[in-house]
Amino acid sequence: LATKSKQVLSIVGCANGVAGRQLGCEKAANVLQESEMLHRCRVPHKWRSIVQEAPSGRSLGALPGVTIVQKALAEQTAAAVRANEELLVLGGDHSCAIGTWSGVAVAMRPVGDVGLIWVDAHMDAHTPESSDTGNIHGMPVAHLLGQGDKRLNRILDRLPKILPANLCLVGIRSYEPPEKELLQRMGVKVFYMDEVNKRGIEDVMGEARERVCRSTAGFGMSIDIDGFEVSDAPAVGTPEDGGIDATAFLHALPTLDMRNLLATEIVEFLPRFDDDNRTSERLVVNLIETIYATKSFQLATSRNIEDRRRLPI
Ligand code: NNH
Ligand code: MN
Ligand code: MN
Ligand code: MN
Repeated sequence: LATKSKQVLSIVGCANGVAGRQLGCEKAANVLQESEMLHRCRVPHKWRSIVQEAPSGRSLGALPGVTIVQKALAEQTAAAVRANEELLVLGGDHSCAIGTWSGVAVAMRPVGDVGLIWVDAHMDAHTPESSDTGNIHGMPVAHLLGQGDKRLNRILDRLPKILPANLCLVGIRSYEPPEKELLQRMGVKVFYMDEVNKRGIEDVMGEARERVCRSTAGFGMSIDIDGFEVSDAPAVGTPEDGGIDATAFLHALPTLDMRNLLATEIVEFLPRFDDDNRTSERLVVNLIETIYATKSFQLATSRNIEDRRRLPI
């Protein structure tokens, strides 16, 4: 199971920021590539590439540029999946989810559908028509579901990349009515923050993982760090109070079956807003270390795929 190519984590950076509310996320991939904390992380890793932002306008004026950059990112993630690499994408604003999961879904299509857990304060389920801000980082979920602008929802392939039943949103506490309507109409499961507070993040993530793996060939996680409590991830452009406790999340991760994790994406880190202790940078590195130490441990210790523990719903 743990093939040789799976032992080194392959990192693709996406230096994109024009689709965010505030500029600055485009610096994150380079900051992380230079990060001493990431350097010392116990997960062996190498950088595959950093996709560079194309010159473009802001708000909806960024759409042509975002299309070019996300197609380039999708080609990178598809190639990594086809090469059986262990894949991590480091954003960038959250528009990079369009490229990341388009590439993963298209590469996995001969095997099966892809499940996705979306950790975020926001739904990111706008279309260009429904969005008040026009910021494309608020739109990747809709486009992965096949909605919105054809330039963004047909990257590499015209079929929708993620089916509604294979998607769960976790940590949501800020959204506009059209986003909620779209997700309700399509039947996407949303775990709002009040449910996380009642049940605990471990229980919610366990159910989310179980749901996105029911009828898929594997799953991914798209982690927008604004999903966490602001004091745990201060370096974001759109902070929202009352988020997921990062420590509780880090403790929940090893309880999830990660063996069929296809890729992870960590986005919206805005380095110039980080504090002196570099709290957000540390959180990003802790997430990487915990997710991939968990996965390689689970792969190394499980004898066959049938002994997969059933997680409580
Ligand atoms: N819903 C708002 C918008 O579309 C905010 C989205 N901002 C995010 N999403 N950071 O994760 O502009
Ligand atoms: Mn968000
Ligand atoms: Mn987001
Ligand atoms: Mn965000």
